[in-house]
Amino acid sequence: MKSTRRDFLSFMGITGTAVLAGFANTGIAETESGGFRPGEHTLPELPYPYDALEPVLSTSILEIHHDKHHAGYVKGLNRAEMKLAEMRETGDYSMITHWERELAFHGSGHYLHSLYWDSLSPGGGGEPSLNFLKAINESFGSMTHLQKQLAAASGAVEASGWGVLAYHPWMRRLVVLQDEKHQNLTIWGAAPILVIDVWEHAYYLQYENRRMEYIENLMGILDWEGASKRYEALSGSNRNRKRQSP
Ligand code: MN3
Repeated sequence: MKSTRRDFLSFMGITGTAVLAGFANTGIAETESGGFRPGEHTLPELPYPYDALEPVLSTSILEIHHDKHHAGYVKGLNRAEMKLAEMRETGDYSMITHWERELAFHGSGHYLHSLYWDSLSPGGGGEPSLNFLKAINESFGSMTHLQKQLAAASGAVEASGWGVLAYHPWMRRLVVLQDEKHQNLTIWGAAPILVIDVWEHAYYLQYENRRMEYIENLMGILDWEGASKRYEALSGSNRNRKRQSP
């Protein structure tokens, strides 16, 4: 299944749920809840021919970047998901840190590359919509200020990484971020629904160094009702949409 300009526009929709719900250019596998099954992500096609971004980006750069690098992240994400599924089966979590790292690295790599292709357009992608421009002006002062900050932030990323223009559904505004590597250790676009603080200040006075005991006790008081509401709000439009098979 290939991404379309429309996917990107709906992805960039200015409400919080639309930001998270509209990005659907990967994979075919779908569970009853509308999610991808573990290990079944597929490489999306480029939304334009390999030579469409000449002379800014050469055909050979796009071929290697898409067919080798991006494909590698899809493969790595699938592998990590399958290993984590295996762990849930066997109950052996001794390699959990490694595979969670792999999940974050490859999941973010896949997500960001999919968005990168949609972020580029042969000949340039026209003008922002009125609503988007309004949000840009409110968040940065002007389009010129945004472009300068985005370029400066991207240019100054330490080692490998990304410059990111993001909508933050909770702050309800646009932000420019630097992203080192792909992850550290999130999957970009993931919106927290339930969190557990494992900084020592959260448990040390009572549990000292017994972090697992604190976590196990906390498991009994997690608010799944509140988490359900957040899940419903974020997943609503995904649960109602049907993805096409390729
Ligand atoms: Mn890349």
